[in-house]
Amino acid sequence: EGFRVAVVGATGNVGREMLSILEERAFPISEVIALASQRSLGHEVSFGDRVLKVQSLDHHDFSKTDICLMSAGSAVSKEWSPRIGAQGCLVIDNSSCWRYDERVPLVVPEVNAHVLADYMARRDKLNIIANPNCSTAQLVVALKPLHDKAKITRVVVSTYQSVSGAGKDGMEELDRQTKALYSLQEVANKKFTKRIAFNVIPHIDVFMEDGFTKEEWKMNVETKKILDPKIKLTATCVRVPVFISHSEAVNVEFANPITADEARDILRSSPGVLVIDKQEDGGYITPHEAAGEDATYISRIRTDSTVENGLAFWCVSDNLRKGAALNAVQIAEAIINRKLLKPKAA
Ligand code: 11C
Repeated sequence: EGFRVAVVGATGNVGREMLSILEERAFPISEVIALASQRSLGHEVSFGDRVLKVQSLDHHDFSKTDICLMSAGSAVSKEWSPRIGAQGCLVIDNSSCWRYDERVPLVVPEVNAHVLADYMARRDKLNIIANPNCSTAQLVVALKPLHDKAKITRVVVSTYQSVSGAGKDGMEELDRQTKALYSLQEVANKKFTKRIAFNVIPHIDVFMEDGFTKEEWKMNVETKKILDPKIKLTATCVRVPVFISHSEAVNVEFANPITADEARDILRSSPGVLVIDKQEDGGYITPHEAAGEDATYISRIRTDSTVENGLAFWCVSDNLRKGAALNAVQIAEAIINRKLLKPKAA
């Protein structure tokens, strides 16, 4: 028994990662279809040992497809996700388009998989499940077990986000600028507002009226929706010259006492988390080491004694995997494991 799965945006950073994760995890598939806009037609993408020809989103019959993993940006999702959902195909959308819609669940399985059963029972309304922003996904995986233990009241987070979060163009810009600087050529900025090679840029997504950026706003709103609306969160999001994996320096205030040792023990036994915290030279994880991995890595756990019940830690994860493709596939797996979806062809 297998599911017909379509991947929309199959040639992008996240789409390609979705295909490799479906294959790696032996997802129960009867057929996988790579879809994209007209621009990518005829392109080929890998699925394990096989090569898939990219087909047109416009011509695909979603009434015979069970699950659509969508990673083609907000504009495409806005138009297509409801149309695909209306054909009885469950959409798991990686864009920010539906995340804040009250009708749509926003899911990180380690944190709130419990909302799936209720939604799947009444999904005829919209048939869309949203995947969070990459910087939120890894953060809530780390916060959830600590919240369960000592009740988080406030979070201050600073991010160090890789260029792959800005798509293939972001990666290409870091590569091109780095080479240009070494060969004394002129360095042009196209994707980012300032030079990214050998630099950091305190600006991700558009500016909001209050001076925060939309990326910072997303971390706040999404953490509330996934974990707990009572948590106060303030973020500063920064782009750094790293290709893959986002890092975060996190300060957390709790209602109840919790020691660094307790936090370390709790996180060690939490799903999706790996603690690497030797508190010596090199005894922590860097983005380079987390790239290509599934876990959310936690290091540098220590007491923040500037507040009554405070902890500080360092959190790193592959933004294309847990931050996007892996989480989307895990949502589909959580649904299938709970027997909330049956293949149409069965
Ligand atoms: C970045 N976090 O690193 C962004 C990319 O809302 O899904 C993902 C944006 C989103 O630029």
